[in-house]
Amino acid sequence: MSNGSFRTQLGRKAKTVNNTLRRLLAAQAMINTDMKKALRYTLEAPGKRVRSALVLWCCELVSGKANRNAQIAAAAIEMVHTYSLIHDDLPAMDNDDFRRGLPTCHKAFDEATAILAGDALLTLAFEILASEIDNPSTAVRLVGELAQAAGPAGMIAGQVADLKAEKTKGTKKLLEYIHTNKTAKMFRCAAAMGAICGRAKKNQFDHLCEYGLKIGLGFQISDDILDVYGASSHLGKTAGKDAKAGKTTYPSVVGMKKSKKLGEKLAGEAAAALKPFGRKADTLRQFATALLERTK
Ligand code: GRG
Repeated sequence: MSNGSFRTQLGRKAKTVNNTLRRLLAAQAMINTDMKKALRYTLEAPGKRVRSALVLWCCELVSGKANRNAQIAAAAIEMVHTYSLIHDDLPAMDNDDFRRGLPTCHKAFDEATAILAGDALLTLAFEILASEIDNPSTAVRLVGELAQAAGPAGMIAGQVADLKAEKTKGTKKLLEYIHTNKTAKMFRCAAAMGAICGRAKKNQFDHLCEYGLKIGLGFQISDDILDVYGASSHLGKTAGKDAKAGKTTYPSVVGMKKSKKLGEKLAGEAAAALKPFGRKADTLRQFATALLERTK
């Protein structure tokens, strides 16, 4: 992230998320000790926590504070995101050895443990929504949003298309489909979950969802750019992999200059979606810019 004070704000939110994750995992008395080790290893690795922070900020924006439901929802989306990274790093997928500055789960443990740790995080996310959210209708809405974003018409659809597109000549249309499904829908989901926990009005909910989708797409474009320019040691994951694998990315399809322009355009559109909230949404505006200017 670029801006110092903004980084402090994100750091505070990350701390809240980390505490909730630690508490929820510690409360799981029935988990096998080895599995718990793998879950703790991947969950406590230094992820940026951008999706979970977004849940907390959106709840704060519409209700004045990031309440307990938002903290649970933030932990749930972080679990699903972490599962997706564990599975994405497996040899059958992106086959990576390095994530969040550490050996990937299948390298630190073994492949079977990594598959099961991913499965465990995915299911645990829904368990905590079902058991910890204080109101059944809120829980059902949160479960629905998360399942849709991560499921076969969301993140999985994006991953399937991404793998299929490797070493083909991608089009802008295909690229938008992949990035929207693989990445942007999870950001939209984070905004939606925060809005639901804060009891947002329909109009507020819609604006926050639009904001989430735009910054999510912008985030993936900056991820594509960082893969070209970034250093593995700084990114905490292997840089330069997209080109090697023949991935369909924004720089490979539209070029670097246009990719940067598009990222800026999306950040502008995301900020415009926050208009009804006025200055109260300044943190989210800063977030849109910071995601674009990030260096990891
Ligand atoms: C569905 C079987 C199955 C696997 C999931 C969709 C998917 C496969 C993986 C997605 C992994 C991926 C590379 C998504 C692109 C989005 C992205 C840039 C992820 C990295 O997110 P960051 O930068 O990571 O927020 P940290 O480590 O900071 O949390």
